[in-house]
Amino acid sequence: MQDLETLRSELMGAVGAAADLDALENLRVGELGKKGRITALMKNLGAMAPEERRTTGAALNALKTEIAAAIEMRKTELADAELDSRLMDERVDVTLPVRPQSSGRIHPISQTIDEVVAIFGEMGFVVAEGPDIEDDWYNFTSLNIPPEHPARQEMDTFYLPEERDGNRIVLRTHTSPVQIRTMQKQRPPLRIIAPGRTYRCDYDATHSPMFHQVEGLVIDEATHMGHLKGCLIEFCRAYFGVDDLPVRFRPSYFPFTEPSAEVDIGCTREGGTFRIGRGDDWLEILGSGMVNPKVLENCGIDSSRYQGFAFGMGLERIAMLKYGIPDLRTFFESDLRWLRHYGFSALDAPSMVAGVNP
Ligand code: 2NL
Repeated sequence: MQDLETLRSELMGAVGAAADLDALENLRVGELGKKGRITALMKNLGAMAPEERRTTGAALNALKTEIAAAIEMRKTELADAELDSRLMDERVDVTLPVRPQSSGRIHPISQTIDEVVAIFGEMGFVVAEGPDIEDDWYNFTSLNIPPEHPARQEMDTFYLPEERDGNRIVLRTHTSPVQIRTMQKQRPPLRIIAPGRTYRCDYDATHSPMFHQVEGLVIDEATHMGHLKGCLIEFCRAYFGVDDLPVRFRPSYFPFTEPSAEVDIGCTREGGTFRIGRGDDWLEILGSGMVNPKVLENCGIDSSRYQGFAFGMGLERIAMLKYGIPDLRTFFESDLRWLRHYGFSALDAPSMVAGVNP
């Protein structure tokens, strides 16, 4: 018991003298671990008489608990002291310049898709999607495009190698196949828009082999040309942000619509400046028409009961007009300086509440 008292005061002294957390940890492992002196004494208990074993055992356990508690207390003390000294030493230099922040920009094509979707979304249209790789039937035949039509020529269309069954696979030249697929799958009434990538074999300042289109389709029992006109006038005014924008419908021809109309908006071209809005000049914006009954029948829709209208426009073109981007090729060059200049903040996404005209 006298030895235990000596050991106790020696260990308590060592705990108090541990200068840092490392020294304290070494002490804990050395004294309370398997090779420590307390453990060694416990090993002797087996050789003692029962009475002595009980009292010595209890004393050893109490000693071990007491030393462990003392180590824990010293540990908290040392950790607090270490934190205090760091807080005294370290300083925040408020004069340092802020770190440069690089934030991404929304590509003008994504922005334009979001704007168009917001406007038509407000009118009850939903977005439809489909594959970029189509076959001859979805891209041409179902749309009443005859075999000899120039759009089908090898020159304008990216054809993939012919399938074994003779099926011609193409990169879609417009997003109309998305609407064909939707008409096959869903029953009218339908109100959809199909934005997406399209492909044609062409490359100059106004054509890129990959470009973007948005097409729209409305099918119901009594949808007529008045709906087509109202819907597209509303779209042009909302998209360009001009309430009284003049809009003109000019007769045209597409195999998939009858009758067909091209849509022009009013503009001025004076001394090299170009402005959308009032003026005595016209600019073509989109194509439209009443869906040809043959196209409805090709999709299994009863054309004696249902009718509707469709339209299509090039997204690069309407983005260039609205945002003053002069060359279509720059859309796909991935030049970060261009994107920083013409891109949009992710924080002002277009909506009919916040506005579609940033
Ligand atoms: C244009 C003209 C147009 C359509 C696209 C369409 C789709 C189906 C049925 C009937 Cl499934 N029509 N789409 C109709 C008229 C014009 O696009 O100038 N696009 C850039």
